[in-house]
Formats: sequence, C-alpha cells, structure tokens
Amino acid sequence: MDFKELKQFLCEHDNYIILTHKSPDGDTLGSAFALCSALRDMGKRCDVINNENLPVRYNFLYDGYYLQEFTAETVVAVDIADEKLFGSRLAKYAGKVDLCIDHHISNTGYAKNTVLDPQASAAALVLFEFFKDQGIPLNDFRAMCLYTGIATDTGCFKFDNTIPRAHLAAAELMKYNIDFSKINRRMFDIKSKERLKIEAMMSEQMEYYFDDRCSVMTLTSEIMSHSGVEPAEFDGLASIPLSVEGVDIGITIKQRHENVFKLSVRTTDAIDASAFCKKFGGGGHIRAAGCEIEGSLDEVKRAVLEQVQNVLKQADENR
Ligand SMILES: [Mn+2]
Repeated sequence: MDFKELKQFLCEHDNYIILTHKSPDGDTLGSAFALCSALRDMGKRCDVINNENLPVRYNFLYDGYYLQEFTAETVVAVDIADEKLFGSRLAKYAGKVDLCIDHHISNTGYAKNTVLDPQASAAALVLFEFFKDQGIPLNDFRAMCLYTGIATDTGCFKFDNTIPRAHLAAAELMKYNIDFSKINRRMFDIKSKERLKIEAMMSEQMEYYFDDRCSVMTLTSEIMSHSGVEPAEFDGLASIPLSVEGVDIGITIKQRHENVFKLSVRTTDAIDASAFCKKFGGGGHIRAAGCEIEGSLDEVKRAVLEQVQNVLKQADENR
C-alpha cells in the first residue's frame, strides 16, 4: 500500500483500534498515539490498545489520554513485525488485522494491508512522511509522539539505522513546541537506583567467549525474583553486552518460563543480527534482533554459542 492508498483507507474506515507490541517501546507507543490523535481529528473513533500497563517512563505520551470505547471495526497494528509480538492480551486479534504500518524487514505480512518501509529508522518515521505527503496536519502532541518514536529506534540518533531522513524528520518536528531535550534525557539518561544496581549486577556476571568477541548476559527468573526489583526494571538491558570494547555480538538471554528463553542480539557491522536470530525462528533488524528458544539454559547457551562460532568464522572469512 502506498501513502495515497493509506490515506484513502483511513478515510473510508472508522471505529479504529490501534495495537502496540508487547513490552512497548517509544516507537510503537509514539506511532500509535500520533495516529490515534490524527484519526480522532479526522472525526473517527479510535482507541489505542496495549498488551500491558504502559511503562511510566513514557507517560508523557499518554497523559490525558482517554478511551472512547466503542465496537471496534478496523484493527491497525503499528511497529509490529509479527503476530507473535501481540502478547497474550492481544492474541485474539491474530488474523484480524486490517492494516499494519511498519518498518521491520522481517514483517511477516500478517495484515490484510501493509505499509512497510524497511529502510525507515522507525515506524514513526513512516508515519511522519505519510502525514507530510498526504497533508495530514501535525500539532505539538503528534510531533512529540513521532519525535519520541524516531529517537527511540535510532538510540537517540546513534544507531546504524539513523538515515538522513530521520534527521530531516526530527528537524521538522523540532519546529513544534516539544521538549526534545527532556524527552531524550528521560529516555536515555535517567535511570532508577534499582536499575543502576541491576546493571552493576549484570555486568558482574557477564560471560565472554571467543577471544572476548562475544558477550553473554543471562537473566534467569531466579535472579529477577530475588532482586526484589520491579520486573519492568529488567527491560532494555540488551545494549549492555555490546557496549564492551572488542565485542562483535552481544547477547542477552532472558528467561520467560521454565524452559523458554528470550534472546536479544546486538551486533557490530561484522554480523547480521537478523540472520542470526532467523536461525532460531526469530528476526528483527540487521544490528538488533531477537528470538525465543526452548530448552534448558545449558542447552540454549550451547546452541547459541555454536551459532556464534559459525558467524564469527564467517565474519573473519569476509574480512
Ligand atoms: Mn520500531
């Protein structure tokens, strides 16, 4: 679907619900609330539906937000590559999504209509360009939402996916009255005391393999429950393993259930994280991807490290 068709779709439908992905981030939330606000201004009914209670750190996106509550007719997913990312509360919408707006190259095409730009740094960037192209007005709130989405997914304009279009969009969004400095400080600099403790604890138990080119951080249910810290404080640790000098692939293994582990993989340009996770049935971006693996922790680690060995060998051959 191109932008013109998207505009037509939005005009022709009504009674929208917008889904965000589980463990929501600034891109899925920023995109959802920006689109919801635009649709309401178009005279449509629209609600944002989340799998879980929203993280407090993003409350500037949903402060003052209220549900309209009506019978849903049109289901939209933003920033969701795969129905597996709906989470348990939204699982009932699988197979029922009318429109998906996304930027993940791994998008499975689950929606009846898809607007996909795999080059875009964020779903919020796709939306920004759509709004601009089709003359859908921005305002301070929508600008803040979209800026937050782009800043989130580019790691505050630091990641490899920070294309010129991301900066151009940010520059235009900054013309609105948004406190970008406060937003970025809040998203990237501020952490709780508990969080700082967790980071120290995780760094302590980090394991290094293959001449320290691979680092692995493991977060078991036991560690999480014994820490006495809110589970949400354990989100977003995945960038830590790759922050170590010399590491080409940083892996975070987080226990989901007894024998189910979620892997977050971050890589330098030597390794394709998305391809790595695809081997285990997952996907994502070229430098940041994820997957879920079943088995005991030992089995999972063994399988993962074997694959790490393969990709490091490949990387050496390609050098
Ligand atoms: Mn995104």
